[in-house]
Amino acid sequence: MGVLVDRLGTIEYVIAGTSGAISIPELHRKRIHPGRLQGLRLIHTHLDEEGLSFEDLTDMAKLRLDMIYAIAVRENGTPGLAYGAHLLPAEDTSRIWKVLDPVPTFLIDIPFDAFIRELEDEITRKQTSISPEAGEDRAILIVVRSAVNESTRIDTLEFQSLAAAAGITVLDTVVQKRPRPDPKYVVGKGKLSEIYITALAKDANLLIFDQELTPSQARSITSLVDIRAIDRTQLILDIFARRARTREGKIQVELAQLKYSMSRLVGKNPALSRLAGGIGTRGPGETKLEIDRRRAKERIERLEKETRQIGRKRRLTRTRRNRFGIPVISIIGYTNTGKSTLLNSLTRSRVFTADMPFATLDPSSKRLRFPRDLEVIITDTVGFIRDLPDDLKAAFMATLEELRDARLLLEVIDLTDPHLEYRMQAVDEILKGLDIREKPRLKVFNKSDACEKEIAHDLAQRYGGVVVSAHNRNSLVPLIKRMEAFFLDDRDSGFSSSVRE
Ligand SMILES: Nc1nc2c(ncn2[C@@H]2O[C@H](COP(=O)(O)OP(=O)(O)OP(=O)(O)O)[C@@H](O)[C@H]2O)c(=O)[nH]1
Ligand SMILES: [Mg+2]
Repeated sequence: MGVLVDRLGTIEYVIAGTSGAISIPELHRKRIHPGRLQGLRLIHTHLDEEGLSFEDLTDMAKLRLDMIYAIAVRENGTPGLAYGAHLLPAEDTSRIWKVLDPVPTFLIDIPFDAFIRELEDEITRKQTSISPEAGEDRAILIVVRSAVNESTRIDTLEFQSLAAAAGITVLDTVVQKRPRPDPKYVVGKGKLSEIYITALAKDANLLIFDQELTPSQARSITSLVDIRAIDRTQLILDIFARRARTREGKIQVELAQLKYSMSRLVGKNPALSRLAGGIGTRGPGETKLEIDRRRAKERIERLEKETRQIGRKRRLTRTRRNRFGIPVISIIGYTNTGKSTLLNSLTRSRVFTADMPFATLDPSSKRLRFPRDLEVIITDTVGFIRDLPDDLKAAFMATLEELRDARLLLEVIDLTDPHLEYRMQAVDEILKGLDIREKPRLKVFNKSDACEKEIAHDLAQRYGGVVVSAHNRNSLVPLIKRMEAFFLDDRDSGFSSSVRE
């Protein structure tokens, strides 16, 4: 049994549950001021004579209850010890509540009125976080690695910038070293509980895991911590969804999103809060889930049909192109290296470019005439990123498949990137996965205007590439010469074709 009591001592709710748990109803109150408490305290029974559980405490924090008490019920039905706790002012994010020493129920002796007024004043005074805007995603990022080293650092930075690109406020980043991810909670139960406490203290509403979550991990996590948990794939998909402009781009992203969430639409719906839906209850979620699944399936079928049509159209364009024998050069490379800018400079076009990951989702093709009477088609590509999740690869297969037709790949590398060699490896991996690592490839070291000349030329020499600044058309002359030479002169004029192992 549980009761929710307001400041005047009026009982607002009476809750009957099972021997294991009660479920707190949705509290239909206005959103409380960040510094404020709910104005309700929860008093409930524990039949097992145990103290407050982690769930009790996190529920108190989440609902900002004035206080929480668990009263142990003895074998003979009489009240035993009373276990109390209350929230603390925001000072230390690892200590957000205080658990009181248990006392026999009849000896609870708190002048509640004075106590709660004082506590709330102090909480308001020490409130540091500004109240988040509605709809704002405030996340804690979680990275788990068997070894924490330089590449972990680079990956973590990239992960943070991906979150920023999705418009998410990153409150904290947790890097945990463990031999292998916990099969249930990725980070292990203790660590996850700790993270949850931080999340409650910082008013986070999202956990983002750097690695892919299995559907069962996603479920275990959300049932332990009652906060949305997503993984890097979903994060990238979210960025894609924001960027997609054309019909084709939108279809591809939506399809990938649907397929991804379909595999997760099993069992408990994480969208149903434990607090609102009840601990361990089945209930209303079940049927809604079925409807969701059916709708998603229908939508997937429709979108797949549409992709097939688009695929046919693309193939037609390709055959036509091949028939006329116009060679294709594809610009590839890590995201945000300046591929689209280079396409624009080379062909005097105005494809969208921006300083953010995945600015291009709907790649364009442009014609380019060389001085020596040669015409080619240059295509832009979706940017690459390390560990491109399979679901995303599948979504962009249509686009990536065009790379197979390319006679030459221009791999754009960002000279201002302190980790450019690490990124070149990632690009190599992706090309390998697409089975086109052996294609003739020219490395184009871009953004020379923002980098020391010597460094740029050393790199270009080491990798047999060219140095350009896509912002400056004059700097493209050596690149154009190399491309011309590739098509008109000796086929193997110094091109890495392309692996040196
Ligand atoms: N300083 C400098 N910045 C450049 C140069 N070329 C591109 N940029 C900048 O780099 C950023 C990314 O350029 P994009 O052309 O959008 O890069 P992209 O490789 O197409 O990126 P995605 O499509 O997002 O993968 C933009 O802010 C460009 O202005 C250059 O030569 N010098
Ligand atoms: Mg681009």
